[in-house]
Amino acid sequence: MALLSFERKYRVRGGTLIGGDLFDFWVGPFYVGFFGVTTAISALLGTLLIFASASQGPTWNPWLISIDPPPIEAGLAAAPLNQGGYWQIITICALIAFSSWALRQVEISRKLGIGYHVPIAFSFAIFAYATLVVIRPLWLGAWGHAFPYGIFTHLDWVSNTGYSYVNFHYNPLHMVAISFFFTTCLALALHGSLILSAVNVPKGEAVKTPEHEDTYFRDFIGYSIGTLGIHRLGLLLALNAGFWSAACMILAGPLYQGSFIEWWDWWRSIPIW
Ligand code: BCL
Ligand code: BCL
Ligand code: BPH
Ligand code: UQ8
Repeated sequence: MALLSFERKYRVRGGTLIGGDLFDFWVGPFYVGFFGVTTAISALLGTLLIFASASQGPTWNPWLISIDPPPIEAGLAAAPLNQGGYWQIITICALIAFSSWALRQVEISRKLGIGYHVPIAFSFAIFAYATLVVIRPLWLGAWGHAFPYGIFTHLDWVSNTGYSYVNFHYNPLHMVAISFFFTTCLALALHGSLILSAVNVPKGEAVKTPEHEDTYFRDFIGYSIGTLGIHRLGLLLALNAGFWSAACMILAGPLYQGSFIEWWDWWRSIPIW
């Protein structure tokens, strides 16, 4: 593959967090680095363990395969392989794979001299995952509170966990998280369509400028957040979506048990209504 000219210019040594020049090279388009190797090893091992565990189970149907955490009665102990032990090791592999993936993003950012925005953003997704499979189970005292690794079974877990709080829609932080997800989607739809509208001009015409984009929204709703501003807003919305999702699951269980409908009783009993 011919190296693009900008890649030739920016594929330089240095910027690594660990190990100096060790693994400081590229394979085809991929930067490797120390954390590329740790990602590759942990991702491969975790995936192989999923197959190993599946081979012990009743089915090879991809929709039905499920690697379950230990039963709740087993608490926080290390479990035998077929009673949650596979799940525990796969979880460790996944956490190493995701963190290595983020650290590899950091090394690539350092090489390029750009900010750490992408790894910081990804760390919110890792945080949400860690909340579900580490923080919340630890807090509740059993690995059995984490979700199983199966396409259908993890949906069962979401549904069952939701109904155990009677109506999960009444979880106030779940409301906040959902609203951020919807707003993120609204912002991206506006951004994508606005950029394309300025760039997809008829053949022979010059592409329109960012001022056109600003002016569109000033004409239309009286305000434009600006071409840089929309990216800041998008990031802010998306990170909040991830953060409040994690927060809503810390609320559900560790901080509050029972019906989320009743959680609102304090609100209903405010004397002004
Ligand atoms: Mg889930 C659905 C993965 C946590 C609630 N979930 C999905 C599917 C996919 C998945 C199978 C589409 C996701 C998607 O497009 O995401 N979920 C998945 C993973 C995790 C996870 C990998 C994780 O934390 C490691 N899900 C959770 C937690 C709940 C949850 C427990 C709250 C977030 N998830 C739901 C609900 C639904 C899903 C509700 C669905 O309706 C949907 C579905 O159809 O389920 C059957 C956006 C990301 C991308 C588009 C990037 C590409 C991601 C690809 C598709 C992921 C493939 C995963 C693969 C099958 C897992 C094995 C990995 C290999 C061994 C390497
Ligand atoms: Mg709910 C959670 C929306 C109805 C019970 N619910 C969520 C949140 C989100 C949401 C706010 C999930 C996003 C998230 O955490 O991402 N729920 C939502 C909506 C409705 C809804 C919009 C709706 O009705 C319109 N929920 C209900 C009903 C309940 C209910 C009422 C069931 C009956 N809901 C629950 C429960 C949970 C949620 C229980 C949660 O646990 C979940 C939550 O808040 O979790 C924190 C965060 C993202 C992740 C966890 C993914 C992390 C990805 C990792 C880091 C990377 C994976 C890489 C992959 C393996 C690589 C694949 C290989 C490559 C492709 C090569
Ligand atoms: O590289 C990336 O994107 C291209 C990073 C990534 C990101 C990033 C990246 O930079 C950012 C900023 C986000 N995600 C942000 C967010 C949102 C807001 C914070 C949030 C909504 C979200 N990501 C969600 C999700 C989801 C959901 C909703 O479910 C998924 C599935 C993903 N993100 C997926 C991904 C990947 C495409 C990528 C990424 N988000 C991270 C890739 C990575 O970490 O690669 C290294 C690891 C492997 C190649 C495989 C590891 C295999 C494990 C060892 C075994 C599998 C275990 C697993 C727990 C089984 C689960 C089974 C399921 C059926 C439940
Ligand atoms: C077998 C093998 C691969 C060996 C490699 C050798 C080796 C040892 C390498 C080590 C390094 C290593 C560990 C490599 C791993 C390679 C693997 C397995 C990669 C998996 C990659 C992966 C997680 C893919 C998932 C992709 C996916 C489904 C994403 C979700 C859909 C989305 C959201 C796509 C985004 C489109 C995109 C490319 C956006 C990027 C982008 C953005 C955000 C942007 O803002 C922008 O404008 C400024 C762009 O234009 C410049 C963008 O391109």
